[in-house]
Amino acid sequence: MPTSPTTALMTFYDIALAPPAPETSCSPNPWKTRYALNFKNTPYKTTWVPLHAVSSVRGAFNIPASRKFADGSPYHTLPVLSDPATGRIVGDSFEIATYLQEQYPSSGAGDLFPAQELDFVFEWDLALFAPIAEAEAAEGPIAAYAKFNTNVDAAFSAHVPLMVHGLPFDPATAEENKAEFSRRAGMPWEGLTVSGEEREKLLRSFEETLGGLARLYRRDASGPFLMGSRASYADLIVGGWLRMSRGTLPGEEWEALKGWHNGVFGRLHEALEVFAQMD
Ligand SMILES: N[C@@H](CCC(=O)N[C@@H](CS)C(=O)NCC(=O)O)C(=O)O
Repeated sequence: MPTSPTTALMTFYDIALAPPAPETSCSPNPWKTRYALNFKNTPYKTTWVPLHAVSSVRGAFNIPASRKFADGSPYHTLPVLSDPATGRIVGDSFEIATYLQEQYPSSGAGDLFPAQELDFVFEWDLALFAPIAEAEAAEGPIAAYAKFNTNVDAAFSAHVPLMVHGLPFDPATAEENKAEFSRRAGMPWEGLTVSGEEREKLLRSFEETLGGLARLYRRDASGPFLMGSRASYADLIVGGWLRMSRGTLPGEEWEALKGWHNGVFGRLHEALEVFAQMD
């Protein structure tokens, strides 16, 4: 019997890096979505899209790009979530989280967006090859999460030179991937990272920046989440970037990060393991 559209599973599109894809998955925005899907305990299957194929796979959905390159051209990204039950195809991690909240208000661990203050602001003046997408202006408690998402994205993105050379590319396409990253940034692959004293300085800046986030985590010192034992989408946003940090930083730097600010990020990362399962 053919599967009826209402019982077909949702499909979550994530980026495949070095095989086996599940083990090396470390793209922050898809991770926010995986955490949110598992938080909601909504059944889904994952489709792994090789990095070089993101544009063509997403382009076929005929949904607007969720980012733009600095020259204004569309930048096609993942995650995408396709829900056959409603026919919706959602192509931005924040919009996916709000979609899941609307569709499944009380499923799984409950409300992704409980009201809370999320006053973390990161000011920066770095030119990126593709500016960070700002979530659509939302109302109510979700507005604070949208602003938080933008600021957390900015805080980690400013320190991506520490991570970019650690991306676990598929060896079969690594040269192509590096060439594409260089083309976008307008500089050779070697110039995208930092080493020596410059790296030490950027690491100190990273630690200091995360200090601003750690301050929020101290509000409820019982942890491991911002609201103590109750996780919210804000934790999943930070957690997505911790996944990227874990997957790309040299081992000793990841170990150091986990210990910064009294171990708050190490504890958060470990606690999010309950929402990290893959199909
Ligand atoms: N605003 C988007 C941003 C998505 C995004 O930047 N995705 C990155 C991975 S974290 C991507 O697809 N990169 C593909 C590429 O660089 O070619 C969202 O939150 O979903």
